Amino acid sequence: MVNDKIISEKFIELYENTPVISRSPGRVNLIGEHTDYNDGFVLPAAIDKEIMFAIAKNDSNNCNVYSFDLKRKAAFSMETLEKIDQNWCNYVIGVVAELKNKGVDVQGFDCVFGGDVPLGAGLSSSAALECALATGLNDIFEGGLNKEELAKVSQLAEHNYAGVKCGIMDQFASIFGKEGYAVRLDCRSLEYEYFPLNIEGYSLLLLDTQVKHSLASSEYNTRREQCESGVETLKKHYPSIKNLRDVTLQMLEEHSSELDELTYKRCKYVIEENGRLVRGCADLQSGDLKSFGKEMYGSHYGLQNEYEVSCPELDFLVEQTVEKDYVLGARMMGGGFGGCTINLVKNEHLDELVAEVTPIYLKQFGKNLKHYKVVTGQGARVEKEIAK
Ligand code: GAF
Repeated sequence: MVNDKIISEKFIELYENTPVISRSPGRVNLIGEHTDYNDGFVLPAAIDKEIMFAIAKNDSNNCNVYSFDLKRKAAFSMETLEKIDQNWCNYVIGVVAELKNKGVDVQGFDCVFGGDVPLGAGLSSSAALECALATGLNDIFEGGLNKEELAKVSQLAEHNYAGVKCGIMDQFASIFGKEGYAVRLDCRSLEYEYFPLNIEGYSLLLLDTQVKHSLASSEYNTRREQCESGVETLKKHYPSIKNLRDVTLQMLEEHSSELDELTYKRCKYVIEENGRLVRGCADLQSGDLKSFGKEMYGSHYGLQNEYEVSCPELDFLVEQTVEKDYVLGARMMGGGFGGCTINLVKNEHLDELVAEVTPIYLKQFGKNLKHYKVVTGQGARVEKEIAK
């Protein structure tokens, strides 16, 4: 398994220098999907799977990057910071460019990176990469940016270099995550609250469809535009609204005839999902896991039927859980079109669920289901001492 020792040994072998290690985790989201870029609420948690960078200045104007997982090298000059053909390296270039835009005096550096966040599984491996690098560069070049600024820089790298107009959830969770807690984030004010994950007797289990849908980024940006177009129409009647966060179902219904069908469905989903999150947080606080589980199913059906970002594999996995009384809730997680479902499962039945679903999933889709039991993890950090 990749760890900081292996990454730093590779660094020493390649560059004959001593690195620092910066790391940042992937995330899950309990509820509140596609609400972040609508100024709504989300409830993510950092997990114990991370991307790590071994990194050091090299007193030049060039950057050398080695991807441990891909076993590939790339290099770029600080002069241009344009995208290059090796797509995987554009996340790195994006973070450098956005840090410089923010006034951090980033100069040449060498790095090796790798980790154990599954790629394309909806666990935010790209945010983990961006946040680990932003945190590491901010440290070695003494940029002085705070955590919120680092999350925003990482988000901009995703917008401008990966082409996904994502919200702030993934980068925020990766930087602010805390072991044992979820983060209830108001995506408008960026006020947040650490939310104890009191799910005693139950676990969060991810079922990984192994579907990596190529439509994910273009459809994501389309959803964002549809929400914005709904707001534009409603603004004519309610000039003070800024985003779907400010719209109630009643306001939407009153003007539904002015919206095309798709825009209406997208807006309705977002407004309802914010409601599910607020109720879901109250359920978690009062220990009513059954009720929280119902909100999770509600979220999935909204994402499936109204927001239309699910796929047959995700729907199938959720349906498999409906009749099982030891599963309280299940839903697709993240941007959609593939990746994982998140399931709230009674501890004694975790193995049983996996054993039952794996063969029928293989029969139905010809794919090997993967699964991960989620353990919460710690947010981004830099370590000067490398484990022996
Ligand atoms: C992706 C995005 F990156 C997040 O900002 C969020 O919108 C999520 O999809 C959907 O909730 O992970």
